[in-house]
Amino acid sequence: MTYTLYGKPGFGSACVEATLELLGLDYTLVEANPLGDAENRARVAAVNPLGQVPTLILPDGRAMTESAAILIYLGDLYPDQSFAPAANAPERPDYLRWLSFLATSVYSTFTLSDGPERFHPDPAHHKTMLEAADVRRKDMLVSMDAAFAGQAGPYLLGERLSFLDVYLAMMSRWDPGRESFDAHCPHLRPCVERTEQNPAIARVWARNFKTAVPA
Ligand SMILES: N[C@@H](CCC(=O)N[C@@H](CS)C(=O)NCC(=O)O)C(=O)O
Repeated sequence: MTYTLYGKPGFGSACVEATLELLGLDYTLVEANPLGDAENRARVAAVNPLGQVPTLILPDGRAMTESAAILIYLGDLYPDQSFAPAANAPERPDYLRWLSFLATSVYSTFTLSDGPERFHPDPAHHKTMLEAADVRRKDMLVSMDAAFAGQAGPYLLGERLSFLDVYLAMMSRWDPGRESFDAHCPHLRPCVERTEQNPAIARVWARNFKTAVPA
């Protein structure tokens, strides 16, 4: 039962890599930069026609894309490990809501940054679009932060580390960076810090992000 993960350090593949590690699954990492040279792009396009990572090849050879779908799938496939609330658990609606929110609403601002020409052909508009995407991203994270004010913690869904924590911890490392995240998201910050103390996450983060996990 071997999985193959196509990804690039620091990219969206980091949350899938962390998920595979947390679940103790056997996997091979294929480095492929979707924003890199022709060879890299061809490697990604061979498994994902959209040319994006993460792309996970399942043990039966099928390709799976979409980060949140991959995390939800793996969490449900290995329920004994308890990184995903069960379908009938009270935490399940929040788990699906916020994981989808991060993977669609927030991630789409990075999709814009990765290729503004896909959204507007005139380069003269790109700077304005990128600035607007940055503001929108910050506003969305701030609104998520407000929703988690007063939560008991220590993790986003309570006592147990879930793949939602993993996803948010990954995004906290993306532009404009962890310092900005910490400043704007005081209620989410302790959950992210706690998540990064997990030995499997710390190991994966060391491979993916330049700034080390604080001791
Ligand atoms: N909806 C996808 C988005 C994946 C995505 O945008 N990944 C980035 C890397 S972090 C990428 O491959 N960008 C290249 C591109 O969009 O052309 C997911 O959730 O997995």
